[in-house]
Amino acid sequence: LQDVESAAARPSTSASILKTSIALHAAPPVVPLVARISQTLPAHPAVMAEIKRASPSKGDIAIDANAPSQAIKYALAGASVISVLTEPTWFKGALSDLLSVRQALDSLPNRPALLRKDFIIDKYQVDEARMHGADTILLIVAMLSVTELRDLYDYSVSLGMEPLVEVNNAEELNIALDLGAKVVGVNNRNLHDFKVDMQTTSRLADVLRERGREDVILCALSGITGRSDVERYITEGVKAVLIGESLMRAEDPKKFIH
Ligand code: IGP
Repeated sequence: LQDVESAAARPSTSASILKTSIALHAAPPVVPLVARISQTLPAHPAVMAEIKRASPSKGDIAIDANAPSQAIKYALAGASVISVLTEPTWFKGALSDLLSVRQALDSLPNRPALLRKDFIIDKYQVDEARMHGADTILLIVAMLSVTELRDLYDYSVSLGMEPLVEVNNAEELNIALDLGAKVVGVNNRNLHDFKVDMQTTSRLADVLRERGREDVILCALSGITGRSDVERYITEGVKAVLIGESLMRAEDPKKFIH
């Protein structure tokens, strides 16, 4: 976390603030996340396909992957969202991947929305996401105080990017709901010990139903290895699935995507 914090701390002189605000105004248009996910519903869940070269739990997955061509492959297979991991140390990602993926996607009609997946703790990273062509960012409830989360959420929305808010248990889900999050992702992988429990999403889908909050778009994140996982989640009211490793290893991503 310290690495992330120091990377996020940038000098904010008035010249650099001015430069940022000019660049934000010139940033390319946004594909709205909620509308894009909703396009395939209710017939099919939205697939968020992730570009993931490596991870702390699995090591190298597809170290030489070419981000833009992988993104085009996912888009042509029907992905609604392309998730790009930009974290360099553990996931071997890069901000430049975000930009090159956005440039590639811009050639497509009805392109998928583009997600910056990283450990976001500072507004600077939200600016960076927007300036590199992202349409949405990940905010992880477990990493932030409620005030920090609210500030980053509101700031992202002010730039036109509805965030994907990640939770791992009912308490964090409550925080996301209080925030007014429209898109909530349940991480089946516990970030403390990397254990995957596919029931995590199912349990929180129950909680949402009990609260009558089916208006919230619930996404299952992590550990999805096949269509059977996706099909079971649909019956539970899950509207989107985010798939990284299995799609990176798949010869034909169409097998996973409707
Ligand atoms: C993808 P998987 O098991 O399909 O490769 O998981 C995604 O959910 C995972 O990459 C992820 C993640 C995160 C990565 C979920 N939340 C937060 C980095 C930071």
